Amino acid sequence: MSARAIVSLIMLYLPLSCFGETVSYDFEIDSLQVNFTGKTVTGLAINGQIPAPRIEAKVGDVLRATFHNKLNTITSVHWHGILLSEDQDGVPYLNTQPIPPGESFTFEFPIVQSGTYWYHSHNDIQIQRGVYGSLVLRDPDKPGRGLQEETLIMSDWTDNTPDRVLANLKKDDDYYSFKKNTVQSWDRVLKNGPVAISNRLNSSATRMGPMDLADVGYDVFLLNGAVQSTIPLTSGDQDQVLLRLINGSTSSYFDVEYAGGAMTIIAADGLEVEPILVKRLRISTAETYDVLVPVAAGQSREFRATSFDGSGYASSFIGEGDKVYAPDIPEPNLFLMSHSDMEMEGNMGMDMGDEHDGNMSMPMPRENHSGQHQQAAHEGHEDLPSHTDHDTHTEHGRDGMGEVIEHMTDYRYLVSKKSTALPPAQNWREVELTLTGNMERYVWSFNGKTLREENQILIGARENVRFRISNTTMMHHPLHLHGHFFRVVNQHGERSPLKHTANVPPMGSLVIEFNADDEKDWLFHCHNQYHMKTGMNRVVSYQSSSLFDRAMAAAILPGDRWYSRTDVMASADYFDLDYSIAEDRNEFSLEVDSDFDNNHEAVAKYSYHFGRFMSAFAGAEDKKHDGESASKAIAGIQYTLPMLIGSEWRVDDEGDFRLELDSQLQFTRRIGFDWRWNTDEEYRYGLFYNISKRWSLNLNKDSVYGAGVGMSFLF
Ligand SMILES: [Cu+2]
Repeated sequence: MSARAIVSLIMLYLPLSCFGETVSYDFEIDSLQVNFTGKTVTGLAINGQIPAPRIEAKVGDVLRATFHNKLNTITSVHWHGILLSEDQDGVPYLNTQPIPPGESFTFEFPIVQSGTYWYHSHNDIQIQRGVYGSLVLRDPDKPGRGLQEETLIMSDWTDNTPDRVLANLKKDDDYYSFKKNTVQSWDRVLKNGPVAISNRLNSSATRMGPMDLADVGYDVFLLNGAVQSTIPLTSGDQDQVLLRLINGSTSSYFDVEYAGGAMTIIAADGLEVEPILVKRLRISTAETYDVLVPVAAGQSREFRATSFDGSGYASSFIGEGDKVYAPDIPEPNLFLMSHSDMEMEGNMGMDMGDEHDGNMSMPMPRENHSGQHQQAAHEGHEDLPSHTDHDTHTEHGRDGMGEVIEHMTDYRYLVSKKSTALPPAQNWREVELTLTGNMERYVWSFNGKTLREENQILIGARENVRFRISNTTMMHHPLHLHGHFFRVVNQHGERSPLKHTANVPPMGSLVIEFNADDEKDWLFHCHNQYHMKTGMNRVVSYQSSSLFDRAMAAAILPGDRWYSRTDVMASADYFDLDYSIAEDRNEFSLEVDSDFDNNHEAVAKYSYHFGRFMSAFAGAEDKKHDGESASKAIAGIQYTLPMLIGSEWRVDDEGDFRLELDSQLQFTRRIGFDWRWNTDEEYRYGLFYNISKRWSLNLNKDSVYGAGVGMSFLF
């Protein structure tokens, strides 16, 4: 039976049923002074709590939750992973009107599923400030395990406001790598030897910048709102505790590990899976897992969630007594990770050809680490995953559960408890999606277009929909579909797991499929809130019932958001000012330099960005050299060449052509070299020393202004 049919059925019988009751919650969303780092700043909280209070209900109940908005800005609440009617989904403008300041809204919907979920604001990255909480749904027909249950919700925290974080990312793509000390300078490349050198040269040749796993440098990571906490055992004679794990972060992935031995995964994204034993588990943003962990009286065993870029962790100790620590997770070595390694890790090998008859138990080739194809078992769960020489090594485990997975980073081990095959009689619809982005300008998109430029993915009711997704970027993207579960197609055929959020790793691919058994409009987006905010969204619309219009896209993603960048350099002999203000495609810039005397040069330009590598511009130049002035109109294109060399090809109104090249080399975390040269024989080159991300010292030689020492500031 489809989810929607279940919803209607329950709605029909609910008034008569004796088990169903209305579970009511009353919440205030307000600001709260918080101190996670030693500094007091303003966060956002529900009923004064970060994370927000836990909500519990059971199948058959009606959940009624009222939110009073005490903020001076709008807010909204989304029920992540919950099957409900579209007008309760909480995406402002698309599904539910935002809650204006001073007003309230009551959500009311029947509970038709059980498991571990969460709820959060769907506005202005309010998750980052604290508006997220857990949602635990139980099924009265399924006996519990009688275990102590604890919910652990992971998050990332920065004292900066999300607006500030985004403005920083817009100023400089590696803004936070300086803070995180992950600047990928050449001294470190050389230190890592020939493989690192070849990786760097290969990636520059293909115009890929140095990679980093996470965009944002966080101040702390939290579990249930604390860097460290202890959860006492409720009784002395239990040997297991059920942990409901929720990644409620804004943009972080966590590798989680438990000090007391392997964890047994029993559910993913709220739904039961065949139990598997795992030592280290990667949880993408917005995913949930239920795991069983062994406990012992008198021991305080650490559950540790480490941000997967190695920049920090949060711990919760289960039980009281002698401390047992989880191992340190080694920091990933980005220098030894090539783009093609990423691809291997990323590809779940769903190279299915063009057949799609709805029978997903076809044999599928699986690529192992050495790049050879191997035939994966396709009949399902009896055949647990085989050894790979990747970081998912396995060893023989206990309890007849097969092997212990050393590090689970993708979905190949997940096997649904039940068949997840889609209705065989339905037609199939195929949608190709490329995950695209421009790290340099910090714009993220599907198929090269943000939500503002391309809004909808149209589907039909009672279709089986397959998204073939490939990631062309160097970042991980946790994709989330509202209001539906999708199958993440793996080698387990009809037992491929159902999820509501799934990661697509850098250069990797993923195939997801779902039964289009609903109506109207649902958001599909990257759950990294900074990627979402800069464009990586689509509205999945049921053709016959869609209420979507283009004005909504503009409301969901305020398009005309402009970000500025100013770089000022002053030395004893001259100064140089670079200013630009840009949105997704359009940019205005001004460059002025002068020695306050005989020479100056000013260029004002409008540029249109076609994609990552090319833009076109038109503008004017005013120049005075040794007393001789000239003004002219200019136009041309800018294009990024291999080895990440910038090129500008321009003509002026007298028909004169000029080519200018420029580039930069980072020697160490602080020291670098930049140069530019053009066919008019003008040049400038110099060394810079970064005192901080904003301040640097410069030693420059310029063809007009001569040599000098200066200071520059980025803001
Ligand atoms: Cu993303």
